[in-house]
Amino acid sequence: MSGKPVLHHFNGRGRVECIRWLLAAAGVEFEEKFIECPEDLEKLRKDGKLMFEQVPMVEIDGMTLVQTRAILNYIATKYDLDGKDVKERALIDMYAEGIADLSEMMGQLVVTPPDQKEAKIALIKDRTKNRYLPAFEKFEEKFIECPEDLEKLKKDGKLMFEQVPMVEIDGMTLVQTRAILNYIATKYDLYGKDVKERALIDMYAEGIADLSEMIIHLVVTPPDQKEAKIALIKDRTKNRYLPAFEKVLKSHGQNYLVGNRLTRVDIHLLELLLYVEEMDSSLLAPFPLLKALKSRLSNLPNVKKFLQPGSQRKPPTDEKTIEEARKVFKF
Ligand SMILES: N[C@@H](CCC(=O)N[C@@H](CS)C(=O)NCC(=O)O)C(=O)O
Repeated sequence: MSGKPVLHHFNGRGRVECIRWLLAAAGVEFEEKFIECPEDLEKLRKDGKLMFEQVPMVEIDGMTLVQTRAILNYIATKYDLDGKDVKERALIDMYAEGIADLSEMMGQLVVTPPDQKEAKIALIKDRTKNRYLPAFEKFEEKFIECPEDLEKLKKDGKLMFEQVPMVEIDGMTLVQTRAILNYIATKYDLYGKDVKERALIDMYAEGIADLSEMIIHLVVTPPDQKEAKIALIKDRTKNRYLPAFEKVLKSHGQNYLVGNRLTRVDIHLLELLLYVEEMDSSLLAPFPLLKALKSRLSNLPNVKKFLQPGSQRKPPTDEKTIEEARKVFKF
């Protein structure tokens, strides 16, 4: 082992390109192992190196990390590229998530059906010109000049990327879900004891986010595609995501996923498990450790309170809620 990080992905840009960029900018030499055929991917999966059966995967400092954001966060922290304090990091997260949203749209272009391509390109150009580039032009200028600029900014444009959720907290106007979650988790000491624990928390949280995203999208899936989508989600739940977390719990025998104490990722997992149960309560049956975790977490006093009727927790999304959202967000 040379001690250099080793990147596993295919020989192209894809999701790994931003990891290459960050390592290069930090002056870190790295090696790459390209996945050139399905057997290469299968081998990595068989060897248990891909927690969610997906790449990119990076071997670094004795860890086998998957999930792009978890990898980027670890590198940024290690090479002091994530701001001087938790507030700066919240801004960095917020900006980075805006960049990721636009990059994701661009990345999806190559797999867009030909008949939808023109419309997609027009939308991307519009968003680039009228939403993302102006946001950075504006925020940068105003932050650099003087404190009054921040005041004015709050008054005349609280949504950096014109999207919600937005949270006003500790004098900041934060958008981008992950930036908001990272800030809250850090502030309330739910983000691990060191950078390696945080890398695990990020990796697990991104897997949870991938499956949650699939479930959340179900309500806007056209009726003729719904059955197939549900089957795919159930398959992924049963054969990819829940086994991955059951394995983590089994490997260390502890009461929580990371560091033997409650972190944000336990809460994210509980939320996901409740969605899974709403979809099909039998899905959890083969996973005794996850079931035990679920009941342990549900009985923590603050969580228990939140699970009681009358709390701010929302019921499952129904047609009426979708219709209201459609009107507001015009989708
Ligand atoms: N959220 C993950 C998604 C990773 C992902 O979708 N990877 C693709 C290749 S770019 C993959 O491995 N797909 C195979 C599969 O999902 O079975 C990340 O950001 O790393």
